[in-house]
Amino acid sequence: MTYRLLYLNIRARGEPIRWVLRALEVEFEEERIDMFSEWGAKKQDFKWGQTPVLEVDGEQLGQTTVICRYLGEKHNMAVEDPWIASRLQEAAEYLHDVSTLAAFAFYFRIKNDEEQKEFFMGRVRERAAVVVKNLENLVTDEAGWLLSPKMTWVDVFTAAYLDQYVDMIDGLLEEAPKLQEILGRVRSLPAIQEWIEARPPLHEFETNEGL
Ligand SMILES: N[C@@H](CCC(=O)N[C@@H](CS)C(=O)NCC(=O)O)C(=O)O
Repeated sequence: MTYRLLYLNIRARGEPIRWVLRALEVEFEEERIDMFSEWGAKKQDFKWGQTPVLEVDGEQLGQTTVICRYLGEKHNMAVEDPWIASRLQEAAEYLHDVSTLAAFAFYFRIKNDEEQKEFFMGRVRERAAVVVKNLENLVTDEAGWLLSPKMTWVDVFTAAYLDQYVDMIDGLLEEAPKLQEILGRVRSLPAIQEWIEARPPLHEFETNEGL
């Protein structure tokens, strides 16, 4: 089985997939596509016209949460019960939706449209607060993971997004000690720690400056 991740040269939706692949310690290649100078010409190579895409033995699989769920299930980093699996995916999807609002805020920032940027940052803060509160309530007291006695792809996915949002949203995890703990535990996995040290700095499109 070969894995090749195709994504833009930003963290955003690519980072949860990168973290899941690394937490699983599976081999993969990555192609980083420059969002401004390369994507326009590359778009036609993508069946659904968007990234991220994971090529699995040369076949394209799209949609961030679908890719992460596939990897988790394939490599035994998932729960088996369909109801719990669906509740976990529900949470993952709501967290993932925040990334669309953040992308709009970034986009309006580069367009120097302060009013629209502020509007979308307001939506990011509003949605992130709801999502964090609900996620916090899903962490079990026994194991400290989301609805599971062991770490699943959803914990890793969640940590990868929180890693991006803690610096963007003031006080995001102030009332979420269990999520702080998950973030710390996932960040300290050797393969993730190594990636955090090696990964490229934030692209200018997605820095936290002036948000
Ligand atoms: N629902 C999809 C959304 C994918 C998406 O919007 N990708 C953006 C990059 S983060 C993209 O490919 N934009 C370029 C385009 O639409 O031309 C997912 O979660 O993967």
